[in-house]
Amino acid sequence: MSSSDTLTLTVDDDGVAQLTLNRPAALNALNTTMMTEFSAALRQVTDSGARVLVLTGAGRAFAAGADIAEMRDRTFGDMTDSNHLAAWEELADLRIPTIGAVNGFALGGGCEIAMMCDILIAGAGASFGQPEIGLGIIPGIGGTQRLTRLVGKAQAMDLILTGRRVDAAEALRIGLVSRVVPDDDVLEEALVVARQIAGFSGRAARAAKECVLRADQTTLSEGLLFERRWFHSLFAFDDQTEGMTAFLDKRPARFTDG
Ligand code: CO8
Repeated sequence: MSSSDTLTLTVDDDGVAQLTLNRPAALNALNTTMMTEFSAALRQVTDSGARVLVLTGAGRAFAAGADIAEMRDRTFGDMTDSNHLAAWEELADLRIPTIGAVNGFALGGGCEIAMMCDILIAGAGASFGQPEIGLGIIPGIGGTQRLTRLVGKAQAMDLILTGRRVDAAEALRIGLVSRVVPDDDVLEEALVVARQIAGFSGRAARAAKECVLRADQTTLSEGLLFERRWFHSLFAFDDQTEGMTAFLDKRPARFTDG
């Protein structure tokens, strides 16, 4: 377990890393210190050999967005020279599967970070939104792009242009999250899913993630070719033999990433 001013990180023996945004008094508002520590924590996660990352927030929010107090007096020059908050994007670049366990508010940058996760599990009391319009700005770490890809233009325009919040049930209906569970169960559900994924071949899980993400980046024919190349490649490794032999032997597979 390691803690910094704004984050807590644990990695368990099952290969599941749990990273908690931990500024609950400010509803985990994303400031520069947290971003710097987040970037370092992601390096620790990679170095630890963790197979899945669960990201959550302490207290009554996942994250209520970028820190407005920190941003208010910034100028265009400050923002562009520092590329303000750009390092959050490192979450989307992580090769291992990531699961967002969303408790409470996921607003603005908080919603954008949630959308960088591969699987999103929400507590029933969670709420999502891009309220930047009310602050005289727009989403800045992927909201206009990822939300549109996830829920389509009509819903994305509605949310981004009005700043309205959606509850967990609506988030599930529009395809922003894949599961809704009681608030008290959200982290445990995410950890169960994480342990399940961590028990599979890590190489297959990473390949699956890379292929699904490719769907947003390329044409169907290129995406299908990319998938087929990965599919064929997995036959180069022991985990394919083990997975198929275990099925035929009617026993659980023991993947070794070999
Ligand atoms: N920034 C700073 N402080 C915050 C933030 C925030 N985003 N959100 C909450 N807080 C603080 C409050 O100021 C308050 O502090 P204090 O107790 O010292 O007064 C504390 O957290 C608790 O908040 P509230 O008292 O407001 O709690 P409520 O339950 O009444 O309300 C809400 C909860 C609805 C979540 C409310 O706090 C809220 O509306 N927060 C702001 C949400 C928002 O507008 N988020 C978008 C921010 S902009 C953004 O995210 C842009 C991202 C892209 C930037 C990328 C640049 C490259």
